[in-house]
Amino acid sequence: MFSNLSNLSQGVNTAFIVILSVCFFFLIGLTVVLLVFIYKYNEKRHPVAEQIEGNNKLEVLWTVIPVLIVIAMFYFGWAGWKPLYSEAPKNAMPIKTVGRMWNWHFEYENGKQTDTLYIPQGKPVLLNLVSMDVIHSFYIPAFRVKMDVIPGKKISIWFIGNSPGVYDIFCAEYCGLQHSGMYTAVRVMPQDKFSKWYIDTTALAPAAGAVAATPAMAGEKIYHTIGCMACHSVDGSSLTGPTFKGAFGHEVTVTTGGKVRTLTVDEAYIKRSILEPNADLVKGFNANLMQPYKGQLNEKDISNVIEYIKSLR
Ligand SMILES: [Cu+2]
Repeated sequence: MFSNLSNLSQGVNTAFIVILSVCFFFLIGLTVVLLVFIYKYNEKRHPVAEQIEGNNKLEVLWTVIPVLIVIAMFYFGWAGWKPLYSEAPKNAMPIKTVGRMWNWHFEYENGKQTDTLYIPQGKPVLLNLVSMDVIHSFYIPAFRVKMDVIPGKKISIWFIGNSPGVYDIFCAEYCGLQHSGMYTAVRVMPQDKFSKWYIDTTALAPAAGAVAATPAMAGEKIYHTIGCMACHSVDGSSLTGPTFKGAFGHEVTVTTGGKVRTLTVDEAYIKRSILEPNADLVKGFNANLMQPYKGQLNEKDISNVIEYIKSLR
């Protein structure tokens, strides 16, 4: 339970043990005092109440000692928290970490993209945390790593995985209906194994531009991997955004720059909605809930998504 699986473990573990020990000390101490008093000052043994005068010595003691204990707890908490926000070493390996409703996605410097985080053992990694929609929280309990991921804010965290193995990654910020499904894993590999894995780009995990039999099927994969499904249903139900079912070719009422107009959902409209979600806002839905997908999807990805929407008649 208290092994040092990352460089951050020790500080957090120590703070936890110190605070837990203080809690136990007082739990047991107060319980004992309580029982002694119940016995000693029972009415049978102590029938007449006594007036007790103040005691300066005692009052100073029970002020100073708790203050020292609280300062000690603060110190250990602070010492455990500080490395979480310290500057990353120069040689830290940067990995773009994208959180969205409802999955995690990792992009390495050489273009490799995965759904599981792969890191070399004993080497610092720098995760640049990006949210595509709402606030998430990147959490590796075994490593004592936890950091909020806030849309539009530059946040990063660095750490070192000490022992090879697979450890859970969760989202620790309730971010919507399928929040509990927003988990993956970090795989810590010995350096030689990691290097082999890293340069092997034939084994790329299918990301946005997934290989699929038809463009519509490729579009469906994208629909799941980049999180469209969080807000756009394919069964006609209305979620945060309009459903994709039967959308293509139908007329919709939209607000364009404050003016209401009607248009037909065609290729150009869908493309614009992906790249500039607030440009033509469908009536009945809120603005600014969808992030622009510029730079996330290429032309081919977009046309695949369009084919997928077309197939949902
Ligand atoms: Cu989340």
